Amino acid sequence: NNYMIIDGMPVEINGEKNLLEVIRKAGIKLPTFCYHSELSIYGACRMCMVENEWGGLDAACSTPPKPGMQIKTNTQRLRKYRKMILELLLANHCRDCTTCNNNGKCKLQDLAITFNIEGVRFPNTAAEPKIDDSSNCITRDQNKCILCGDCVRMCNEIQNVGAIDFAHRGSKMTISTAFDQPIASSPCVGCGQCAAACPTGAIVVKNDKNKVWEALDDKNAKVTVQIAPAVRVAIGKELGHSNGENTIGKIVAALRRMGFDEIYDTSTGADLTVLEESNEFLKRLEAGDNKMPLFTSCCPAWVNFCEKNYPELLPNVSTCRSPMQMFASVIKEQNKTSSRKPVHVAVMPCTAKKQEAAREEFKVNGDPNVDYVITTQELIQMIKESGIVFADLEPEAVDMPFGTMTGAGVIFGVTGGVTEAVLRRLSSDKSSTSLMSIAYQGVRGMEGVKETKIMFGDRELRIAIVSGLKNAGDLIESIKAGEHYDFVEVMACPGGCVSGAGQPFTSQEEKEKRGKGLYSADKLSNIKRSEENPLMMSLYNGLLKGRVHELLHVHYAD
Ligand code: HC1
Ligand code: SF4
Repeated sequence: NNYMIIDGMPVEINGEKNLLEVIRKAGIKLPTFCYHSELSIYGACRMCMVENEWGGLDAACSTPPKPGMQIKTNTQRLRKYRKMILELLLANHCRDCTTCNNNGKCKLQDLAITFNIEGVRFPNTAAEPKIDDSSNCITRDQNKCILCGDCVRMCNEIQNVGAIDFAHRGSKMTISTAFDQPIASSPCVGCGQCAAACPTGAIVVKNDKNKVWEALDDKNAKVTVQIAPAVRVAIGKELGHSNGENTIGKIVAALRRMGFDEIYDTSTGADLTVLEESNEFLKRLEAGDNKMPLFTSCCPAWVNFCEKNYPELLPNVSTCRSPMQMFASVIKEQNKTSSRKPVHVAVMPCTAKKQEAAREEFKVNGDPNVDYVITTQELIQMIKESGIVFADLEPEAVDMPFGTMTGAGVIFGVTGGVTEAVLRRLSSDKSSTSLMSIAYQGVRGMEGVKETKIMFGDRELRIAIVSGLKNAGDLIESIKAGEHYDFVEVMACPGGCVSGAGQPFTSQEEKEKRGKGLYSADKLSNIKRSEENPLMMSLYNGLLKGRVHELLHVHYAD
């Protein structure tokens, strides 16, 4: 009889780490600010207090469940207690909800509604707004911080970056960078995962949609757009569909209604990356040089992390530009003789892509290849602002001449996808059985660390796939200690781009559905190998001829 009593109901205990998980399993929405199943327990917000059988109060997040335990989650005393916490938080919090960047997505706002907070009995001690706008990826406003520490634990435990931490004590306590320097000058890599964890508007993703609206309004601009793989399986949930459902056709239709001149799929850029990265890998393998393992380079937060923490490994990072940047240089090149000014927009699941687009390496005479990056969330806002009823849209196809893509490009959006696409390219066996066997060699799944070995000719290749920068750092340390790998895929966000901080925030389970959605999209595509994309041949024989290095590669190491 491994069960406990919650509000008079017997509930089975089945390996849950804490009372909170058992309570939520029982269908009770116990409120929390500082609890995230993937982060360590902090127990600071006290919203999850429950009453034990002796009338004492326990924090459900940090109390292990025991058989026979009897607790109550909803008593007059607990309701009063929770209201009091909310009032205290609101007393020193900015309350301009309607103009907050996080309006409608804020836990403090949600819980104030849930607990019917009609007034705050304490004097307002909210600090003056203190906004750090230095990063291209995130904006911080300490005035909206409730000190739950979620951002700190995310940045330290999952990303191992340590850009932010608690500073000062008592009522002076804040979240700060070292020496309170602007976040852009800190070790921050722009992954945005702190914003994804933040329950209020204290850390939000930069919003660039108004610049895109301006470009769309400009009659002298030709506005092209590319849509990243992971966006299609994440945008739908807020627009009448579900996570994992592939809504690429509807996204195209919506963008066309908004006035974009040409609409493309970043998966096509990913096909270019597969071809270039496979070539580079083979060359390095044959040369037997010391720039092995080859690390992938599509994730800009990972590139930043490597630059800031392991500069000695930069020669090992692939010289391939990311799919977004490869495709952008092709699209900009194609349009450079247009009578209208070419403006290129990328819709990405990622916050670090905003900073990647702004890098000097990706500018031609000061003009960036990608003018604006907007996230999935920003596109959702634009669709809502346009009055477009997404659920009712008829799906449409992307444009030509760059409209063909493959399933290999689409699966880039989930951890292991880049590796699987490269293995499809490297495999000499082009049968469907070989395709399946690659898929089942340990490259799929949302785990943060995966390893596989494959035979290539008479050589055994060792491959590692990591997501989450803590995992990347640990793997690098093991390589330095003598572990051998030939190819390493790194994505900064746990689970890959499907979990990007530009996507609507959701649970692990829902992120997994997004990943599965990308594999279904691959199944449905009639071309599954990048080298079979007919567009590749014409690009290499045309626009890219003699210019592959200039347009598709970059040297971060210089
Ligand atoms: Fe990604 Fe990529 S997969 S990095 O996660 O290599 O952002 O989706 O567009 O560039 O293709 C992101 C996604 C994306 C690039 C590709
Ligand atoms: Fe840390 Fe990423 Fe947030 Fe920067 S964006 S502070 S690296 S979690």
